[in-house]
Amino acid sequence: MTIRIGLIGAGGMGRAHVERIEKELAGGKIVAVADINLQGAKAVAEPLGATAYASGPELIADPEVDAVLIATFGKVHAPDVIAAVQAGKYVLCEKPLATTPEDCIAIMDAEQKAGKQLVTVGFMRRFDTGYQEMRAVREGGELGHATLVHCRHRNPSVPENYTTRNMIDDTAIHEIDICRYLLDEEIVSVRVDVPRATTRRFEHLQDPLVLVAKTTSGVLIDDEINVNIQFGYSIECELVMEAGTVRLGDQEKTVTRDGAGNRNAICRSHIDRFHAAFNAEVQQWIRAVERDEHTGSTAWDGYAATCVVDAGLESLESGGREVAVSMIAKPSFYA
Ligand code: ISE
Repeated sequence: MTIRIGLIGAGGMGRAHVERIEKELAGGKIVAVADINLQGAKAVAEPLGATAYASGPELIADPEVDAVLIATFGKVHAPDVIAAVQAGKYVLCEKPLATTPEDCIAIMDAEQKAGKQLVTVGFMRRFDTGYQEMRAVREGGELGHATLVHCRHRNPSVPENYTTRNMIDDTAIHEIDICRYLLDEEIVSVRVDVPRATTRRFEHLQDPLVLVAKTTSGVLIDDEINVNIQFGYSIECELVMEAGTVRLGDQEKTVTRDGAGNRNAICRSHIDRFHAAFNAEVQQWIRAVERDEHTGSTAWDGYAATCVVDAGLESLESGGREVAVSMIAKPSFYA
């Protein structure tokens, strides 16, 4: 069986998904592409023999589309996610699910009305084998309970239109989700600290930042967000427990040794660092759609991350005050 996928958003992330679905993964085919820039949609659709649309709702209504992949900007996700759910179609939506808690609640309401979980949020790190093994170590229980998580999220550079808020809502959102996944508990408060800025940034940007968060049981998370680190794309994470620690290994399989010393290659972006995780995520989603099952993170996970982001933004704007995360009670639908 081939799952006929409609892609909304023909930008870089959308095109990376097309590549993997057409060339690396099994069981899926892109049959339609929508973008507000119709020329952009056509450029991706035509070589595939797919239909191009200028809007998400047109693509979602196409009976040839079995499932929907959304790779547009976070701000415009909600109406397309809701339309897909109302059409009874599975949807894999890139992070963030939506940019306000209210929009996430509207998505959860639509899903509960539909009576089944149809929404997967593209938190691809959950499909990275390193993070999966870290979680398994904690769950194994031999090292005791978790006390701390140290995270570093470093990008070589960012474009000029990237803002300081994006450091929380576009970048740190990955650690917010992956720490919820590693610890299996909610984040209850957030503080954002502002260190001395790097000169290697656009003037409008406050870079780096450190986000400090606490979970229900009191685990303390610190996340260095540093988006002009120059040398490459580098993600680190260490989970500290009572009798040991577990941390992400280096992603590269080989180390070169020569007259200049020992070194491994460095990734340039999330697309290459998380290539295998993206593939696993999309492959498992296609297989799950085939079986008429949900997979990956839920709309609740998308909502929780957005609520933590909101508290982080409030802290940033209030000069680093610790802000409590405000969330509705978890509906039993997502238990
Ligand atoms: C980007 O949108 C991502 O999702 C990347 O994983 C992250 O490293 C980057 O900072 C974001 O802008």
